[in-house]
Amino acid sequence: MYRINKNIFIALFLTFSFSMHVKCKSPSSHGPADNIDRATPSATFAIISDPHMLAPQLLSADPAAHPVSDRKLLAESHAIFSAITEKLLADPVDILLIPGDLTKDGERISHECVAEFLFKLESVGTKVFVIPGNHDINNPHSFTYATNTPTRTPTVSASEFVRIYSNFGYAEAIESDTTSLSYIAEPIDGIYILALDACRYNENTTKSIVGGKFSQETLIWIEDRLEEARNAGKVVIGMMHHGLIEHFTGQSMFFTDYLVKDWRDIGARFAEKGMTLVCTGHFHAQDIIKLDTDDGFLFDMETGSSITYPCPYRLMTLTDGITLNIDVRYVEEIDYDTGPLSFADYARKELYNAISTDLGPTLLGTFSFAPDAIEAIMPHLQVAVAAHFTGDEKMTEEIRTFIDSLKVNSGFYQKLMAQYLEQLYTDNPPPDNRLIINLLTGAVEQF
Ligand SMILES: [Ca+2]
Ligand SMILES: [Ca+2]
Ligand SMILES: [Fe+2]
Repeated sequence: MYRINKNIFIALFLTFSFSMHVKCKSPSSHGPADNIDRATPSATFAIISDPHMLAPQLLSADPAAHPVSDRKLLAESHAIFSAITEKLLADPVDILLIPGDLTKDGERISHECVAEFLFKLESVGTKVFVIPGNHDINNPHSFTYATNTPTRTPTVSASEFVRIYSNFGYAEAIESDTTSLSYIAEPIDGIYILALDACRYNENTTKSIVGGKFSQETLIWIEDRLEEARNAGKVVIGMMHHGLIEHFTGQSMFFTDYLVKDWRDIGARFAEKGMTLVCTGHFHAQDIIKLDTDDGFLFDMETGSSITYPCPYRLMTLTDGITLNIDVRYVEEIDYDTGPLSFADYARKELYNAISTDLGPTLLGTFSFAPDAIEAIMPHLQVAVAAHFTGDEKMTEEIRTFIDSLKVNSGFYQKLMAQYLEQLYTDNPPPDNRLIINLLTGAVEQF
């Protein structure tokens, strides 16, 4: 849930001039295995992120009793996962990655429901790898909504998570970290899947912790694995739930919990150790960002949530261990009553509704916007958030004009809103949805 609060807005204003400086240099010659015979595997991949399954058994037949949809199509989550599964059964990939938030709030029944789909996908030869997200383990908010009022339903412990998903990473791991649920697997000769767990479920009490951090032990474990991979000439595909590189100016300050703690330092360290790609989720946006360091480079490829408009998932093809062709698909049709609307229109409308329900009262109360000002801003805010979630966001003339009018004519908070809208439209390179990455040089081509 991405609420804007007053402090965040003020911070945004104060720091607006410090735009994000992810160094952009010519492609680095550093990468993994510079002097070592590098493996040249080829493979196809799919990535589904943040599917947030809420098992149908946990839902009431009465839509009025469904959980509040904070930008997640929760009641539709089962039908959405089913629709993607059908596509991937019809046209199987070699490897499916799911970087966390498999369930709404860690309900055991929802995990079992996800696992059932994953077994089907493995039955056609796809090798599935998962990692927990902040919602998935030891979650005090695991409720059933099948009853008149929400009541607790069991969540899972870390060891139960490993048991449920043993076929989807944990049993195949060639090495596992002892202080987190991180592991490394080699599903295809020459390809290491380095699945990293920065979630803080061990610290959950009556609240579940959104942010992520690596312990020193886990960091050392990861760096040792990267070192081994480089020495062995393996291609490493990283996967974690939290972002490792800031995806838009100010994300680290305004949405602190969406990047792993100490991301600047850790991202640079991983790049130096030869990690070139990490697949992330958590913020529910399609975005790719590149970090260049003196010793390497690293792409953080965030995949949007399959249950948040535009309901994307990614398809990729790796050729000869070097060329990674990245594409996108969207959920187009689901087995759920979307009324007269197409699924895309329905999902967009739900997102717009959630934004106005969520942010309207904040703008009115905290920021003292007049009702007519909110009425003018809200449609632009809805479109801007949807554009950021979709990726490859581009400012339109209409929005540019509106932002300029906010800047020129209005008060402090209107100006802040103008800046916020501007940042939502700033897509830092590379492109987000369709591109080819050279994993050896870091060069990018768009198609
Ligand atoms: Ca980008
Ligand atoms: Ca973007
Ligand atoms: Fe999520």
